[in-house]
Amino acid sequence: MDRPELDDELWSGIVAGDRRALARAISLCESARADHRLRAEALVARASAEPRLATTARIGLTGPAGVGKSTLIDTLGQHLLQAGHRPAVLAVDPSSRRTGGSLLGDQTRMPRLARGDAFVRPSPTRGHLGGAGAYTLEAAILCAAAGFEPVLIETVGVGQNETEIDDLVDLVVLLLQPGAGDEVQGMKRGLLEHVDVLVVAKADGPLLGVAEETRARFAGALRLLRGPTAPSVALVSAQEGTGIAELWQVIEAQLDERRQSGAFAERRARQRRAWFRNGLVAALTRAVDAPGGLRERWAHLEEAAAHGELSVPEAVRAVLEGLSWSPRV
Ligand SMILES: Nc1nc2c(ncn2[C@@H]2O[C@H](COP(=O)(O)OP(=O)(O)O)[C@@H](O)[C@H]2O)c(=O)[nH]1
Ligand SMILES: [Mg+2]
Repeated sequence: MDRPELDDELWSGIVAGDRRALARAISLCESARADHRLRAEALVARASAEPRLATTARIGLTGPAGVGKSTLIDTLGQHLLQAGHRPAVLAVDPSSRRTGGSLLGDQTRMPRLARGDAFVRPSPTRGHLGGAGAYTLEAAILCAAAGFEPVLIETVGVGQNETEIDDLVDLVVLLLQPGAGDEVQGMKRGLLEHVDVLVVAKADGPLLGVAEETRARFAGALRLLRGPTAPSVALVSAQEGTGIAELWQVIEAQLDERRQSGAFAERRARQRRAWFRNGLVAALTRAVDAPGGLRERWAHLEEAAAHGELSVPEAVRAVLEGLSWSPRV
């Protein structure tokens, strides 16, 4: 198989931890241009072979818009920097916009982190290569190669995309509003079944009492649903900085446990399977629609179907039977 050539200069910048090189590499991943795609693939292939990748945790922070994800990441990020980490943040946030590659701190609400020694980057929410997930994984792999750890991934959502975030990260932290309840009734049960750490945010000022009640309610619900292995429910205030060190301890303890049990590596393997499958479907779709692609090659079958000489299912089957391998569909 022909491997695209590695951009040595860019790669050197990445492994040296240069944020501009990393940002340029991520832009290549996001680009729709075929030549950019090839360069991106070479970088991602090289980065995938880095031993750092296996030890760099990817942590997802998810929850409804406005719950305080970005503010928590900003505060948690400060805590991590002080503890000697160099976190990267990928924000898959439809409301955040990038301007000429630079991040507007107030728009992602991570002003302190964006100024510090971290790497902060909004990520497109959709794209041509199997959705936001593929980009985000590529970006996360490059961040790890550049020595940033952990990689924090912010995604918006309650209920719809928990499986998607599950395919991206090693650990899912779900944020809840004080008083959360109604939206949780509408949440898929799956969310509470899969979440690794639950956080009641904004536990400060007049909201503190409500936040404590919410914590107790969810802790009870989780025990019912998941028994003694139920995840803990943390109370944090990103604004006041309370509960942040404790939250990080809970996260680290869970990660350690999974590394030891092998669950960590297993989950990464499952994620690569999902990525492979999604990537294959996306690549096949491109191969069908590209100029000179499969659809053009089988235009006569498409026309036969259009004019009723063949039924559509027959035409599709005729294409598949014409391939050098015979998929059973
Ligand atoms: N009282 C309080 N407000 C907060 C806290 N964290 C965030 N907020 C506010 O909640 C709003 C949404 O925060 P943001 O981090 O952008 O939420 P996101 O949409 O989940 O990323 C902002 O107005 C924040 O100032 C907190 O710990 N306490
Ligand atoms: Mg946000």
